[in-house]
Amino acid sequence: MSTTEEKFSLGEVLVSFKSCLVDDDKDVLVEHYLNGWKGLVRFMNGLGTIFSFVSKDAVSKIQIMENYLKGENGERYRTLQSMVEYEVGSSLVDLTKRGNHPESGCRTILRLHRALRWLQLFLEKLRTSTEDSKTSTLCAEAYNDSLANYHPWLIRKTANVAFLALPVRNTFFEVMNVGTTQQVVDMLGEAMPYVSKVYDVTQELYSQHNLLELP
Ligand code: 1Q0
Repeated sequence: MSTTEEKFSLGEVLVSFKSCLVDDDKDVLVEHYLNGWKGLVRFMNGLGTIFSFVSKDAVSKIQIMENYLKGENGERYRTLQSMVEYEVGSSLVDLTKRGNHPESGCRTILRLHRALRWLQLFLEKLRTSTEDSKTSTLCAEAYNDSLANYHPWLIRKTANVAFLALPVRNTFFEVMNVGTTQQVVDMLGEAMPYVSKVYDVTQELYSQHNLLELP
């Protein structure tokens, strides 16, 4: 991260997932969800160019969604629920194989949603880790238990090689810009329930509409 860039704490990014939740925590605001991702991507970029293949994909998915939000049907993309109703109701989603709608909002959010599960597992592992835990191992375990199931061999291989370049736990905690190890642990304890809630609400919505396997 450059010195001119304003430093911000990972806690602020994670708590931004709290502001996604609307309608008695039963729906998710797309704009705030994307803001959460943008903050995360910024942290990831701070870890070095080794993750640029991940960052590029995340950025392009965020961009797809921002274009919908700015577009003439932007209001339909205000929340995940309204997006699903609109796209599914207007047959704007490829349900079984890729066809006329390769970049639907539903399939794009699904990719980020699966990545959110990885984040949830990884940060929980970090929170409960000890001084001698290896971040690369924690990250690989979280990935292999979640996102990896949706990735072809080559991406899995590349990701697992990239993880080896992750900084050690202390450095990782410093980059989060939260404070002492105890403060990081406390911050994660406070923020993770919001991330989990957003994950659960999205999972439920996608499951109700049979959208969890979109191509
Ligand atoms: C901290 C290390 C970051 C490690 C990221 C782990 C995830 C590895 C994922 C590898 C993705 C490879 C790129 C392409 C994949 C696409 O094929 C796939 C499917 O899309 P499609 O259109 O081909 O069907 N895309 C995805 O699965 C989406 C992947 C999005 C990943 C978003 C990751 C954002 C990372 C955030 C880092 C947060 C770090 C928090 C802690 C920082 C503390 C300093």
